[in-house]
Amino acid sequence: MTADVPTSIPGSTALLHHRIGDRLLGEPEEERRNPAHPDEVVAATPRGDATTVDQAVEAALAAQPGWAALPAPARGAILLRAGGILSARRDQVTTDLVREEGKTWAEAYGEVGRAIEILQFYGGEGRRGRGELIPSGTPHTMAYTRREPLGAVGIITPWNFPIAIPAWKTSPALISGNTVVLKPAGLTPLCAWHLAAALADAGLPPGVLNLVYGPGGTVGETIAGHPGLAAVSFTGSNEVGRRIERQVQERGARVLLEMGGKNPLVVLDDADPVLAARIAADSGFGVTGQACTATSRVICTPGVHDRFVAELAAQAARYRPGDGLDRGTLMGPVVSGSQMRSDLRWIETATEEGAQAVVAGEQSGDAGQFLDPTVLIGVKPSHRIAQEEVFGPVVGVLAADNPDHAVDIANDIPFGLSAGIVTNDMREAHRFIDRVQAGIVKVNRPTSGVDPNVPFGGVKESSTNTYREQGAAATDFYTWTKSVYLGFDHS
Ligand code: UN1
Repeated sequence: MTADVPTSIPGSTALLHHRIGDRLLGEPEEERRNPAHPDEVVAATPRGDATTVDQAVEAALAAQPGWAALPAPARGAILLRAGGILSARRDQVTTDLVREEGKTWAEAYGEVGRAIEILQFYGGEGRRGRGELIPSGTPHTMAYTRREPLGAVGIITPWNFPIAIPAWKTSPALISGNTVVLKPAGLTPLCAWHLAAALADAGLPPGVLNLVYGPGGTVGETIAGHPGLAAVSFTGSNEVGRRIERQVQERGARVLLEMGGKNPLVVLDDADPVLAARIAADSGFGVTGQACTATSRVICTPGVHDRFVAELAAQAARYRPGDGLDRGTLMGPVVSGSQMRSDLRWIETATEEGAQAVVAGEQSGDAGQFLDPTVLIGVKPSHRIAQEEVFGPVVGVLAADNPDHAVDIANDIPFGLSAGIVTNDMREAHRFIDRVQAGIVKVNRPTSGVDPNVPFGGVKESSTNTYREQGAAATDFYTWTKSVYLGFDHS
């Protein structure tokens, strides 16, 4: 399976198959269209079912002992090589990411760069020992711990970061000696293919990473319930995530969920309103607002509110949507027709609830695929727009009486993924870090955008809040601890 990297020529269709063991299986029939040009079919994939998952799990289980027996630095060398291969293909993969998901060129290029860094980071982890040497209470005995791989694991990824998330879930699994069954989102089959192809071309043995295409309702559910998979890692909606969690826990396996966010950005009176608006726009309208870390609520104290709203409206005017392949585009299309309908319904709901749109998102494009940013003011904490995730370029502004009130509002939601504050007041910044209920806190930085070597995850309804992703911490999820007592003298 080497000479199978699809050529990324706009207008051409990549015909993809499941990658199971050393075989390419299934006939491409499901089409994915370019969200900026809905007449262009970017990729076609087979529609897998429960039998396809069974085959993939069988291949993963067969390959696992051999893969785990390879010294970790040798596993790491394959990840490092895959990073190099992806680097050499960076323009091509970026083009495909723009064509299948709709990000701008700069966003997509950055995301492919992130996937490369992730492969390199975990490749390097192959040379770092994990485990502890602990003094034993028994004489002449050495106690130590080892981290053991779980076995074969299932990974289910969303469409919004179609190469970074598959990379950041798969790489720590692989470096820890697990084998993988990966189901990417139906909207973004091509980026997962590029990741799998780079790893295969780097020398990953057959069966170590198996790629299965198909609907969440069959392929995803079969992965969740499959007795052969020792763990399942999922990023996506709360509704699907909680269903998967129940299925995985019922069979006693390990589960990690990353789900929604309703991320607050608190702007205090001392903040520069221009800087604050840039930070809010970056996280609110960047990647078309389609990130679980997007800023969707800005909470302003009274002295800055009006100046901030004026600056955010000016920023919103810069984010005219267009085709990401045009290098000047700052915001790409909405990913799908159903996401567009949902975004528009949210704007309607918010205004019905009493919020006012100072900038109203107009729909445009031949097929209605583009949506301008929307800025809402007069949003109240009890409004649905302040409580539920939109996943589009829609930012609601809320008014707070003072910094403490702003944190109360920030915490008054079911989610807790990322939270930001814009201030130069160190005391207020630390009070915010102390009090805010979120897995990630940003001071004077956008709520979205994270480093591959820093732990990532949320609290409350955003996450299972047991294990973290990314950074060295990510390998905790994919390993278990074995404690060894080694007696070396009986005298
Ligand atoms: C980021 O903010 O850079 O699905 C990453 C998501 C998150 C990843 C966000 N799991 O949007």
